[in-house]
Amino acid sequence: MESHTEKILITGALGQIGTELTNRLVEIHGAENVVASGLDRWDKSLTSAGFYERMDVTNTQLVRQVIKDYEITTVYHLASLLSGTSEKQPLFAWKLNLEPLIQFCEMAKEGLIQKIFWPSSIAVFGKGIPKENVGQEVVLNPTTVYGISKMAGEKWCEYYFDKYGVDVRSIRYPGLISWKTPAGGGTTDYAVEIFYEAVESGKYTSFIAENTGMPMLYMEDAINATLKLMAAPKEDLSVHTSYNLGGLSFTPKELAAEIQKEIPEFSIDYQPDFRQQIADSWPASIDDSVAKKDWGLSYDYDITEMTKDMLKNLKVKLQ
Ligand code: AKB
Repeated sequence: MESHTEKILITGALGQIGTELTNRLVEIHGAENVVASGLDRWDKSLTSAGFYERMDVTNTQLVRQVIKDYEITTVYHLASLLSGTSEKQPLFAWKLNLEPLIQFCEMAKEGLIQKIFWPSSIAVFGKGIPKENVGQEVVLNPTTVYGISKMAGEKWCEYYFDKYGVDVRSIRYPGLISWKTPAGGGTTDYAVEIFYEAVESGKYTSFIAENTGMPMLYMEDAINATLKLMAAPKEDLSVHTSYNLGGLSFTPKELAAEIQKEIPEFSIDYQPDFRQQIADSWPASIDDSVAKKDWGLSYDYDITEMTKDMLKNLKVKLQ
């Protein structure tokens, strides 16, 4: 039977999405109903959750115990290695990015939890797929460890929904940009680092080439989208792998030009590294019309508003 009070567990709660999502969930559900978890010590300045469990999410026995102890109903399972780091630790990336997801689906199948959110990525698309306006239902052909793990995860989500009715929901996030928490180990991280460097030193060396376009999204829009998807009636959802989310599309050169509107002396140069090859295999823009139709996806920020907001907040934060 479905519980009336949502009791939430967030894995990866001290990460880029986790930090902000946890605080928003506390605002909505109250600190007493939110359990944050992660590998690191509890940093109370980062999360306002009522409880924190320091745990390795691949330790299934421990995770099950936490779920039982707190009578968790909903899991936001965010713990993951991103694209750059996954290339350096492929076997661990596979283990971390896949096994806990399957375990959470098992728990939902058993009725121990009711709902799961799990992030996928634009990394699922890969080689040979058109660059622009990539649709929801295209053939996936990822070439990175990260992309392969996300594609497999999506299929596991669909499998558990089709076979057991498990309510697992997912978004293919583009690169996420935030001033509150740094990114870590991703290919789209340049679009966060550039703002820090613009404020701190007035110059930036991009590890992505100047004309490489990738889909990106301001964190506030990403959190709103996640909460909207999780609040949507189950019967309105037509996608049980993962929803496309397009957000904004721009190149390092275009982002630098936006920053120069605010900081005219800002300069950029380019030294692409191994992540360039990953970026080359990803789309430049995404068609997210299915998410708009099914659960009302919308955005508040364009590149100009995002740039202004990032710089305004970082100038204060980095003082
Ligand atoms: C990464 O660059 O690995 C992530 C992603 C797009 O999934 N930000």
